Amino acid sequence: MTTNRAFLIRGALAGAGALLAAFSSLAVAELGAALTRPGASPVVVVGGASIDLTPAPLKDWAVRNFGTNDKLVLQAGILTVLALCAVALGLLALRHRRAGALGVLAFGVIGALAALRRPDSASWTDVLPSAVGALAGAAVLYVLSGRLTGPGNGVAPHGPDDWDRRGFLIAASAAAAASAGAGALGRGLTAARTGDAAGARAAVTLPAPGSPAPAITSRTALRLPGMLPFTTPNKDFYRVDTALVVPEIDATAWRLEIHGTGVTRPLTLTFQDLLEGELIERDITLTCVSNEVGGPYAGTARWIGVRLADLLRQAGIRPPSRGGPADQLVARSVDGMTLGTPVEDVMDGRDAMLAIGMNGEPLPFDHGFPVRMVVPGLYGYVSACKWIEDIELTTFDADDPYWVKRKWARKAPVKTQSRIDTPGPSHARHPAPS
Ligand SMILES: Nc1nc2c(c(=O)[nH]1)N[C@H]1C(S)=C(S)[C@@H](COP(=O)(O)O)O[C@H]1N2
Ligand SMILES: [Mo]
Repeated sequence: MTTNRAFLIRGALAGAGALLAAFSSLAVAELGAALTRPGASPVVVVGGASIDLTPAPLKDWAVRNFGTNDKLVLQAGILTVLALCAVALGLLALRHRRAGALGVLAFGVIGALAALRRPDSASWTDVLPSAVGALAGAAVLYVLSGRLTGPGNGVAPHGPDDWDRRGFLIAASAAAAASAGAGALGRGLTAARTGDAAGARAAVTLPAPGSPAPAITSRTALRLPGMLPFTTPNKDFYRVDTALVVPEIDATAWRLEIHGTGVTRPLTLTFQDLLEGELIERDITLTCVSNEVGGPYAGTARWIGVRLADLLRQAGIRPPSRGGPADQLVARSVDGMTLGTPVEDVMDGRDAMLAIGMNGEPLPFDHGFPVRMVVPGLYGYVSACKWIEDIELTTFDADDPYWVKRKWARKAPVKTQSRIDTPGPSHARHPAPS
């Protein structure tokens, strides 16, 4: 074999071995995440960090152009960058075996740091998926590059032809099989948990609301070819959020804390409390501030929930117009998102609610199960907190929520807009009428 050709083959094998090492890292991390917390998987935490660090205009652009696929595109991007880095590390490992393995560990450190910095990071165990994944990947790269760099110990190969074909093949097959097993086991465990959450959601029965929504008249329900229905079915309802993994909350363990300045009687509510509360049912349109003319990010659903103003009064707050100290309500979700709503808007008599039902069923996971906020007349990012777990009554001066930190307006009442469904705009992207 010519020397050049032998170098090429070794280079290609080093790249392939490093890709295998990357796969091992992710697969083992997947198992680690299944055993600790699915949201702590390195792709999820690094993805979450990238979403938070992405400048708002770029994020807005991504939502517009990729829609609900924005997260898939992001994950594909992360995996591509990872693959390129892996190949580079593989080539490095041919010359400096230890440096290659250390490089893999460095990625583990990035993942672990990202995991710790997530707002929903529960404990130090969140670093484990990245850590065990990186160790597995580093070991695979170290062993495989050892087979390529000379007999046995990896020091000073006698020549480019002098590598251990059989050893490489055996080690690579063993690593691939073990990693695939670990990954499949991780996926399986996570899927079993998801099944549990879905089962718990299916077991929820919504009581009939004491104050039902008025019937939809035949004029409102007018249907013409090409026209979208007045009520958007749940499966077609737009989704906009920063969650790479949709939170799946056990409703029986769910709690909502209502506290803060001006709350004289802090409240802790359970899901059962809400089911037994005074339920109202209302048709409310939700829309995203990023919705373009004719765009898909608007929908009307029939929501069932408890009036937020009633709960706040129970907690003893006074509206700012009557001298109360808190003018901002900051809602926080289990995944660490924060949204700020003017207290005045919640208390002014409109049907602001903590919703538990959407179009006759418990909230879908994508739309905030078990409980979300809905405030008529405000854009989603200042009102519609999904997977809510905390409400703090504070002031606009004291606290900037997530989007405001990223230079979006503190207050965002919906601007009146109309949509002409038929004839539609040439670039219509809303779901096809069903
Ligand atoms: N927890 C959480 N709630 C959230 C968001 C989010 O990213 N995380 N996005 C908000 C935005 S910007 C909008 S427009 C609405 C969208 O609600 P939907 O996905 O149910 O349509 O949810 C709001 N609530
Ligand atoms: Mo939004």
